[in-house]
Amino acid sequence: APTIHRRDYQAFPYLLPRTQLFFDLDAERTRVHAILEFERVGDAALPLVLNGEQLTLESLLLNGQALTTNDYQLTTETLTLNPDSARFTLEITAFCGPQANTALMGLYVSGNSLFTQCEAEGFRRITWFPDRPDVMSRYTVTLRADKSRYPVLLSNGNLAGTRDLPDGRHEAVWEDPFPKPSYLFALVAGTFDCRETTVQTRSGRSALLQIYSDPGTRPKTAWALECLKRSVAWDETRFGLELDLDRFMIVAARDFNMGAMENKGLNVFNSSYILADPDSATDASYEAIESVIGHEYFHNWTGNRVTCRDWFQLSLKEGLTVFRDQEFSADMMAHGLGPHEAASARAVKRIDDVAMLRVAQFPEDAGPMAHPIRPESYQEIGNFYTATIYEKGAEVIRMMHTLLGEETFQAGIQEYFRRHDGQAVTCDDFVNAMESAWQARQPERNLKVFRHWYEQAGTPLVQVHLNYDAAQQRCTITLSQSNPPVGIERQQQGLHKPALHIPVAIGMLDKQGQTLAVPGADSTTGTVMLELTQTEQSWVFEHVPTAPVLSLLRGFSAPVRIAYEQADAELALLASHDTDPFARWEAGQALAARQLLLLAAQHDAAQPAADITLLKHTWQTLIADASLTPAYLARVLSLPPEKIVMADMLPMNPAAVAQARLQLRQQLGEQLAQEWLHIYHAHQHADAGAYSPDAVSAGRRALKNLALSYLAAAQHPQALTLAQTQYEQSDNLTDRMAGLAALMQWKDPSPGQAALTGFYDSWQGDPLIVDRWFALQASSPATQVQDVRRLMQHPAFTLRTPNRARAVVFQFCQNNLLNVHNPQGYAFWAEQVVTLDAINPEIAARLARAFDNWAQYAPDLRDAVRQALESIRDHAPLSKNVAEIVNKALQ
Ligand code: B3K
Ligand code: ZN
Repeated sequence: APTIHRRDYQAFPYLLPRTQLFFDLDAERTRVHAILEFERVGDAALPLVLNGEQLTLESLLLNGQALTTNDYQLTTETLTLNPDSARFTLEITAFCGPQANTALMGLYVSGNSLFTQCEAEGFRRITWFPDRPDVMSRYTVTLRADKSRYPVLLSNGNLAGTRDLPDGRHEAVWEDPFPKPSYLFALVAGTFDCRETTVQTRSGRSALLQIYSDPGTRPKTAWALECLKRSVAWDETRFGLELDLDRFMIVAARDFNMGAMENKGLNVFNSSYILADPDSATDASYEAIESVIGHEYFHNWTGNRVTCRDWFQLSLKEGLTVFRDQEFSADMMAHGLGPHEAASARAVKRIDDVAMLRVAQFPEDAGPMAHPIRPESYQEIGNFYTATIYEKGAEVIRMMHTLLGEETFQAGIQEYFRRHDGQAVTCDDFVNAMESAWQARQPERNLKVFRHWYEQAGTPLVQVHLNYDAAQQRCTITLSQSNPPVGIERQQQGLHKPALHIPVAIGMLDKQGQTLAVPGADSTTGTVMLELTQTEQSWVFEHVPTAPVLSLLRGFSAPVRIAYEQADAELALLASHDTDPFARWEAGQALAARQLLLLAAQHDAAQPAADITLLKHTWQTLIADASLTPAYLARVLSLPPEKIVMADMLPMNPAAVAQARLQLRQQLGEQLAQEWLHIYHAHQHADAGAYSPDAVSAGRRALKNLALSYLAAAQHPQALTLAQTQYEQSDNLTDRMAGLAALMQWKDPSPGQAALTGFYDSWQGDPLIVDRWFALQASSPATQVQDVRRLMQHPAFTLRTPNRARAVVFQFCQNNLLNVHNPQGYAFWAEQVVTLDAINPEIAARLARAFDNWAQYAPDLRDAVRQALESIRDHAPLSKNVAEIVNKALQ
């Protein structure tokens, strides 16, 4: 497939002010009649090239005149005409087949209903069209369908009218007042429950908010509607952005490739991010629902009102909107709490977000798919909805927020909308607006060096050097940065990666753990912000009475890795005393990670178990610290994920790290058994009354269930009864799943097996719970390749529903590190990638990335992955999506 380059961007030579679409909806064969009013932009009569795929053309009219095959060129991907007038109307009638559409891009069937997914390039599967984000048009959409089968007919904007038609059909007409790119088009047709409410927006307009979901699921949409109301209110208060529509709809779909989609006024969601009640959703899912509903809603401004000029600018909307949803969640979690608890709640959110970044984005940035947050090239844009675009993109926005401060950042946001409302723009346009707001207040500041974050791939390494002169009481800190070429950058000869603008927040502690008052530091936190903008820079601090212990990258002030030699004892001191909750957590994690690396290295050598005394004592101090909230303590006492630990291991041996983690869990379970029991009982009843998903109660459950899992790992005599009782008696899925997971850790498999069988029998009617039942097994250390294959024989298994494929195949390939990293595991993976590719290329390409970092694996594993990759590459035909991933992995 051809590579598309950012530098080749060219504006579309025609405007398309008006688009009328008429759908005769039918699952087998849908007829789409499009009336497109084009206007030439320049004087030259350039060819009109429209995108279209998987369509059958019925007729084509230019200004009412039927065209013959001599008048246009049709390929499998384009329709080209040579119009000779400056304004003309094109009428296209075409057919598409929703039922046969297993890729879930364009118009497709899920359950008994019809849905669309158009981002990035799905609209071209609905009709021929300039399917690119910089062509914005006003849509009027007429939907016609059988009324009994499709009683609900929805599209973007406002409902202009409905009427009944002959033969039991009916019609709905929707008008979207806002011009939009085709990727934001949506329609939904089917039978749904609806939950709705009316809200007053800031300027006093009233807006109808609706959640549509499968018949019978209305009891599970109360939380989603609540989250939508909160999102509307939050965007007004924190960002000054008001809902611009009379009606905002969300529809839940069981079959959906991603989490959700921000179509103008008609969001379509994966049902896993809508449906929730205490029996079917965990605390984590309640939290995820809040965050995704916020995310899609916030896109209404950052993405829809101002959209992307081209897909290289994807992070313009995604990084910014992730930053916004992260802030929304943090504000919601801190809401109503006292200052200390609120700060802790924010730190917990930050910890979770950073952990995610390190698990998903850091490895991506070190592998064959590494790309800048604004990529320079791609073959298939569907492959670039990545952790880099989203999560690293959000970190880049967050750094601007850190540098500018909340008030100036908000002024920059206002300036961005003042300049660009209604336009399709670039990342540069955003940075320019921010910079001008900054300079309006501080004329000497600029984002010149900062802009390089948009150009470079790779996680920068910041090396820290400390020099303390006791006689002069002078402390000198030297920071240097490096970011060697990664991924595709390695093929660019003579590539120069300039220094980045990196805000590094630091603090200093004395040997007793007291904050050292550093000149220039924030008076309450003791934090100093060092702005590294060159390859190497030094900062001198006078009047520092004693050699400091450094607390580095507080709050994770930049998406970098830090290299600094720090003794175990210093990490333990920071873990016990750092006033910055993020850095404090970080120090404890670093200590645990060292232990895991030691254990993993000993794995083959059959040496005696490593001494964990320091880690144990540190954790005891933390457990005894009454100032720590349960949610925070749950993060502090969790062992770092394998994928984070592995970043410091070369060559990587994933199974050894997974094994080490199990082993350390067991040791900590045994040696801190009294503490775990105490914690378990102290938080056994997280809610005073009925289950509540609020962050404080969720934090108590997280800590209690962590204690239970350590006790189970240790095979503690009381653990079996505790797990059994909790599994049977809890009134919510979080506790029930934790009980079940603890039972599954038991050496004797029978209690776990019995519980699994009972669980399925009880909840088989709910697909989202069944997904969890599958996922728990697929990721279990007891599950080998042959067990996953057996799981896939289960009557409830299908590869066609992405959620189910993710629950089984992805869980095993991505998260069962103990059992997938062997030739059989890799062969299974390759086979599934190929099978899925024929069904759903976008999903297959994600699975194809499971072993992105294979070049860093131990030699025997590397050979086995290479073989598996080659077997995928040699399979024909491959989708563009999978071909791009596999070819890059093999380069
Ligand atoms: N913008 C969508 C992404 C859909 C991409 C599908 N290929 C979800 C989101 O970021 O909100
Ligand atoms: Zn998004």
